Amino acid sequence: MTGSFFYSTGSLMLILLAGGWSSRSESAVRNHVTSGSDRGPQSAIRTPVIWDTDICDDIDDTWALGVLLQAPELDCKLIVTAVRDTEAKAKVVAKFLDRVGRTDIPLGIGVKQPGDSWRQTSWAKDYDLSSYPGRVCKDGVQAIIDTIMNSPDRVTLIATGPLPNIAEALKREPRIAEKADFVGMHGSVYVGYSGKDKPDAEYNVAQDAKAAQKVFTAAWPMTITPLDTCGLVALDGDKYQKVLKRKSFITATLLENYRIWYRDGLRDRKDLKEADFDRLTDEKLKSSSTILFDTVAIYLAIRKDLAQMKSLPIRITDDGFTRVEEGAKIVNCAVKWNNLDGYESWLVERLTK
Ligand SMILES: [Ca+2]
Repeated sequence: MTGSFFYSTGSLMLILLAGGWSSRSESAVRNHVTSGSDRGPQSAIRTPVIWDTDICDDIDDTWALGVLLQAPELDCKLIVTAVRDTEAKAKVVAKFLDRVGRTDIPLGIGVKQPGDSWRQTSWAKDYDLSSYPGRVCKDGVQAIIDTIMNSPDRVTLIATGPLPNIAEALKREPRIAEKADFVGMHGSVYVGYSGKDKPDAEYNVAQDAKAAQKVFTAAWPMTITPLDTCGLVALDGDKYQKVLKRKSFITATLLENYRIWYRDGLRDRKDLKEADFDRLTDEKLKSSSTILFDTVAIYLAIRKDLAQMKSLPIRITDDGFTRVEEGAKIVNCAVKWNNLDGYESWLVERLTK
């Protein structure tokens, strides 16, 4: 399947994918796809969102993108890339959206930082960002500010990576915290990585603790999925097979990225030969996902009932822990699953619509 095939039929495919929803939602999605406008009568039912993502560093952001594109409840106004080579990452998002016919979504290039983002970026190496039919904002931070400040409706800012872009946006325009709600995949309250019963310095916080401190002391209402919930989500068995077999534009593009990302990750294994790379990649791709942390942040922007939410005072320490500490900012935390199996089924249902 070539890029041009995807591109020419992507919008039609999205409408077909939306076919399982109510006619009201379907027509809202069709209106969005065909005109790029959200001014239809259905716009009142959709929440305007901005997604700030460190896509390419882990593959779960790409799964989150798939869910975001299958959420008729959300009206994605902007996607901004975060951490290190944000332009290379923007190319990955642009190519993905081009493939699935969603170039109505504007892109922003976030704060550039030294260092490479080598996993997955090769997938879009030859993609010319200037050929992206939608808007590309070189100053992604300003795009975040403008989108929030100019929106007639309250915006939900979803962040699924370290927070240099959001901290910079708050520095330039603190009033964004009055006009937006924050939803993030951040922290570790009672549970650490791999479900262990002790919190960890979670990557999205610890990688830039100063930025996280700025974001976690701003005036906006905050909702997070810490490792306590998002760190437990992975697909295998029948659930994973459903995604694998769906072969829609979204799932095919997602799995193509998963393959490249996974294979890239084996490169440092000196014990492996070239043929092992393909064999191990095939084995993994056939059987299961990695941990799908970031998908939960998209879920929390839509609904929360499958998780147990708790309002907790959260302070970010200099070494990247999220401590419950009296007097700290109150954050709505998804601390447990009411129904993890139900969440994973919801995730599969969304991805395979
Ligand atoms: Ca991420």
